[in-house]
Amino acid sequence: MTYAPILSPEVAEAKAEGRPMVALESTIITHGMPYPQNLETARRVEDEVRAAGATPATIAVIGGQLHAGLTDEQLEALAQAQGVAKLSRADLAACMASGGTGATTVAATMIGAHLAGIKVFATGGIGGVHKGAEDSFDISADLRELSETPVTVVAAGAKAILDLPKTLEVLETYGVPVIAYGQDAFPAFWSAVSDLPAPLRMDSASEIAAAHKMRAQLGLPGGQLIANPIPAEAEIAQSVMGPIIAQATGEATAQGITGKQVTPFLLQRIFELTEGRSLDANIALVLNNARLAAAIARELG
Ligand code: PSU
Ligand code: MN
Repeated sequence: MTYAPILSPEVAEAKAEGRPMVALESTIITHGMPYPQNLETARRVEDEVRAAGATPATIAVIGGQLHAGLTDEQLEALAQAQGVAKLSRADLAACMASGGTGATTVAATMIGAHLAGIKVFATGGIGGVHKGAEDSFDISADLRELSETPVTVVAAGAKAILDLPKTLEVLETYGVPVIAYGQDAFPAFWSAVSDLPAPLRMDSASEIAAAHKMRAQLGLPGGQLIANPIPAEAEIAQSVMGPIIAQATGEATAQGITGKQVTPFLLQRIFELTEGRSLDANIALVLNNARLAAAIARELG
């Protein structure tokens, strides 16, 4: 029998009444932002989803159970916990079977959302193909998940810590629709535009919802990546981020950082090197993605 996640009272009620729901990830809380901004942001993102007419469902594993929707106490405990596991597709079942606790990446959050019957998920940025992947083979499991699990993921593109052209190539190979919202360029997380065109463009939540439904009708597995640019007033120019990213990436290589540690290491170093500006931008874009995800969830009905 298929596993049913534990729903928070708020999510259980929304589900029973057929109201729109938006999944949220937890690795951004435990590995993507420092305490206490991670907790504040998690609460603000949930409130943003509610204000936009949908119910937020933060996904995480607590004591071996997969949860969709956390109470405020659970959110607070996760935000303060040390050494929480970072769970992607490969780690999820092992963590749960051993009664562990862990935060879900984009890939594992998509799995949790799908099991809970949630079709839309808002995050900051997805994992992708890392720079130097031709040697390291470091390609996030998020990309393959988008080709397998039918959830529409709203992100601000992918971080410039990644190799964006290779990330788009892999997504194309996997048959994942990459849809820029309201512009032609693929956004680059802290910056609203990259110098790469997005493969697809849509200008309304209803178009995105219609495409999600059409994929299901065609029997195509997998989801869609909605690349929603950071609001102009919050962006950091690529010319500013470029050298900082190069420095952080160089340090990661020099210190022999590999595997699951790469993304958290880079995020932390970039936070330090930008004196917190990267975090302010990150918070602004997640809130923006939460609003668009709620609008898509409402259109999906
Ligand atoms: N990008 C961000 N913030 C994050 C992450 C990515 O801007 O916190 C997290 C997400 O949970 C994503 C994961 O799924 O990092 C990707 O990790 P990896 O590259 O190890 O697959
Ligand atoms: Mn990786």
